[in-house]
Amino acid sequence: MELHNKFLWALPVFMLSFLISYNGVEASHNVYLHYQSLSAIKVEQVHRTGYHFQPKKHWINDPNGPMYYNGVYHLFYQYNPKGAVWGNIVWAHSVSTDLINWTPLEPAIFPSKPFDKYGCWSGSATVLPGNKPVILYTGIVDKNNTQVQNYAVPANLSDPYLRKWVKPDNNPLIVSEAGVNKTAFRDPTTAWLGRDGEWRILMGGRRKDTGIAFLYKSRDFMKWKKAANPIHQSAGTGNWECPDFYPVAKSGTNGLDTSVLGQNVKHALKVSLDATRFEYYTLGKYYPAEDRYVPDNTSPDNWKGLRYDYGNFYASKSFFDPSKNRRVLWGWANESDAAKDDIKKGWAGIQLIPRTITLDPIGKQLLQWPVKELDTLRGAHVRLSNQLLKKGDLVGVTGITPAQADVEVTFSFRSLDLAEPFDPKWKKLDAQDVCSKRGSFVQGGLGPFGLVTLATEDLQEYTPVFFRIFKDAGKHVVLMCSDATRSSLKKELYRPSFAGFVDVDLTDKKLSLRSLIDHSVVESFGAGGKTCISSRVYPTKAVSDKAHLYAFNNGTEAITVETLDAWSMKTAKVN
Ligand SMILES: *[C@@H]1O[C@H](CO)[C@@H](O)[C@H](O)[C@H]1NC(C)=O
Ligand SMILES: *[C@@H]1O[C@H](CO)[C@@H](O)[C@H](O)[C@H]1NC(C)=O
Ligand SMILES: *[C@@H]1O[C@H](CO)[C@@H](O)[C@H](O)[C@H]1NC(C)=O
Ligand SMILES: *[C@@H]1O[C@H](CO)[C@@H](O)[C@H](O)[C@H]1NC(C)=O
Ligand SMILES: *[C@H]1O[C@@H](CO)[C@H](O)[C@@H](O)[C@@H]1NC(C)=O
Repeated sequence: MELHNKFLWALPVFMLSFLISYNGVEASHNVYLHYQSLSAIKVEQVHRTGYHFQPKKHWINDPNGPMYYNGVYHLFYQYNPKGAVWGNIVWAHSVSTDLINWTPLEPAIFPSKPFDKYGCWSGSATVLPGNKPVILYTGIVDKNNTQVQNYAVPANLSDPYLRKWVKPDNNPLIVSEAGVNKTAFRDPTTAWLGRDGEWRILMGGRRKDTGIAFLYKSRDFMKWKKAANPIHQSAGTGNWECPDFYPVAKSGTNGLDTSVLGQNVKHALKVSLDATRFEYYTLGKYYPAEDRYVPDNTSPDNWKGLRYDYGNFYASKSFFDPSKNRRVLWGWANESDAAKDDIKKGWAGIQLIPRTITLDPIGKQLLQWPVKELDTLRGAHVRLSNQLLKKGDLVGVTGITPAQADVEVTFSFRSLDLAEPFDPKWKKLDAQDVCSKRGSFVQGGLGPFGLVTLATEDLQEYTPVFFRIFKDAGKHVVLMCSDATRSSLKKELYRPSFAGFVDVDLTDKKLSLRSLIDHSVVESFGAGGKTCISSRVYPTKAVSDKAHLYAFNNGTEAITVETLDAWSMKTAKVN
């Protein structure tokens, strides 16, 4: 993943003069070698998370090469060891036995060779037969941002933590061919093995405005050849970064190794869109003989596509965990504040809670759920049941720590009759725009109802996560919002009304919601993980023990909180 000029140009001039290694050389193109940023002197704690993944200080972005090896989970990630803005990127490395508590190690990969002198960017791990991990990553070889693909292997396979990685001298393994844009050629995927004995990987790229997933093949993992055709491409989507391609089982909840093929699987292709800074995925069919992937006609193959998460979520990557037969997804959540705030905080970026991915039984989308190990952090517990919420009701959830909590709630209602009509003018809008017109304070028929998180008692500051149900030509449209508009009195912050539609059957007249609240992040899972939204928020007053949690209803139809379980979350040992 790369960041755009405008990001760093946003730093005020007086800040730039403090950048330790700023030497007055103007960076050309998108390489910021000289913007090394201010090393954090003091790390501000107030908005730091208690159980999300963060290093002690400084900037992080993409999760890289997640894997499981001999009882240990590895997470690598793009990291600036020198400051809280993007730059000097290395592969930082942490290990865990439960995906929740993490021990930091020395960076695994950092620029040192001609084939990665100007940057060690994102990539993936593959565990080869014989239990031999190998990392593929993108190296930047010159000041013009030319991208090549390299590999690294553990120096000592007996070291339980695989602390040291070696970058052999036969790197780079792959350089772009003539006709391929070499500054948009990156982020190799985990490899999969075809029945023909050839390994395959994808790299993201573009041709003009067409996003492309290039396919490369190899018998020995060393000599790679570009396939005649990309596995897939889509016009008008712009540059594709961080592709991820994997099988999902058509039935059951087990995850699958990346190489699994056959009648009982579908495939998912996820791409991160450089132009819009969000991701989308499609479900479809992979034809191994032709090495082509064709999305189902139920998956829009463009900017309107399905998203893992409709909020701050980017550069995600999944891996197969053979110890628990599951596929686990990691995604990066950037900050919503400005670069100057990040420099002041001394840190920027978190990884969201890893999620188990399965196929929705309906087959049209994926379901995501926090890994079950997260439950080990649950402490004090309160439960509400059968609580009726009339229009305007706001019910406090007390007895837990609202700024660091896990909440699961099931709402029910007696009828769908009062659902508001879906304005035909909104058909052209996406969910976020609809949510911006119909916030929690705009009273409705059936909804808005949901949770109010990180709130002051007078709702001067609050981040509501809620549903709103509309009628549209004989069917119902369910909108889920995570609305940061009033999350902070600091009005200059980016405070979007993130939202997604929920493809859910309302026959039982119930909707469930789970929110992971952690100081500056609210990560929510609607309808059992059909629609997920993460918001980064920075309340000024609704912080630590001054934050409140409520359930609310602002619709005419009464809503019953069938059960609401809330837990205080213990602080995880993260790095
Ligand atoms: C970078 O691009 C410029 C302009 O195309 C070219 O003159 C220069 O030789 C390139 N430098 C390298 C190191 O490739
Ligand atoms: C490899 O790691 C094992 C286990 O930590 C250790 O005993 C051994 O000395 C290491 N080998 C080398 C060559 O460092
Ligand atoms: C190549 O990709 C880079 C990065 O996305 C882009 O800025 C540039 O315009 C592309 N060049 C061409 C010829 O499409
Ligand atoms: C419910 O609506 C009223 C009236 O607009 C508003 O004052 C209140 O803040 C809303 N509640 C929430 C949780 O937004
Ligand atoms: C996260 O930050 C916000 C606010 O600055 C930007 O609008 C987003 O584009 C950015 N997201 C990513 C993935 O970089």
